[in-house]
Amino acid sequence: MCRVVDLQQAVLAKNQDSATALREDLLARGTVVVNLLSSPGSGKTALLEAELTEARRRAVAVAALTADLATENDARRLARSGAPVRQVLTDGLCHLEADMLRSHVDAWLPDGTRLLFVENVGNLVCPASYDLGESLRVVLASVTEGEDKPLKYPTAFGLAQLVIVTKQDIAEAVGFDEAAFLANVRQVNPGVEVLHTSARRGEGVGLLLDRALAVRDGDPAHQPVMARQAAQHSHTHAHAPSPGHSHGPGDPHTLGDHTHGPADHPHSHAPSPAAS
Ligand SMILES: Nc1nc2c(ncn2[C@@H]2O[C@H](COP(=O)(O)OP(=O)(O)O)[C@@H](O)[C@H]2O)c(=O)[nH]1
Ligand SMILES: [Mg+2]
Repeated sequence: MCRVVDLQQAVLAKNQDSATALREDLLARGTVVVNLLSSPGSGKTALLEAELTEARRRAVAVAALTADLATENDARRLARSGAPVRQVLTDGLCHLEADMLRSHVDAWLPDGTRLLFVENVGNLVCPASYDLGESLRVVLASVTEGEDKPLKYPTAFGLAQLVIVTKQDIAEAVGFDEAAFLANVRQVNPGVEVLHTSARRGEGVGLLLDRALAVRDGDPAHQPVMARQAAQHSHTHAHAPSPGHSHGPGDPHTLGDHTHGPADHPHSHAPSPAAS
């Protein structure tokens, strides 16, 4: 058991080293990475296509990597913006890792790119534990997903530097309780900025681009995600994950000042890294 925990911590530690080096290299090239996390279907690709199109309209040099277990559908959609786009196929892995990003960056990223948007694998669990060398981590939640998701996925929402509520055009139709959602966000991440968008209607498009450019230009309000991760994850697990599935249901434990459970840890592949 201890060896499994050690292995998982080693996987995360190695990823952290790779992410730190990648962030430094990219910042030296003038490129900032924006990491987009959400459940499948929240509207990452739809919003990103609109943001890339807006960036091109403003002559901001942007590029995008989009990750999925299968298909190149999202890369085709994003490429309609005219921005350079690459599809990353994760071969069954439920998240991206910094080394996967590094190989694409080295082989493809055009010189002069100011913002590299990364659409992570659709999943609010595994991707939350992996720093990709980003300088801005964004979690999207659509109005159809329910107001309690920040509480159910406190790692993803807790580490976000920006939260975007998507599909605002159908909020009323699905009875989205905005105040309840915001209160839940505040519980796991007090002070994080929350934006509202509708890619369908073009509402709020450009706001993500503005925030990303502010980070690139040194907005001191944004702290690197790794520092936040270290602060939030300075706790120990009372249980040990097993290969292929980190722990069983009904095994919650405390993270900082809140409790989270198995759904909030990476567990879909073996060996699976533990959230540390
Ligand atoms: N009504 C509405 N639907 C949207 C919006 N954004 C995305 N969708 C729809 O939601 C579904 C999933 O969107 P997609 O961008 O593929 O989500 P992803 O899996 O997070 O990349 C698609 O059917 C989109 O047309 C929006 O702003 N409003
Ligand atoms: Mg997508």
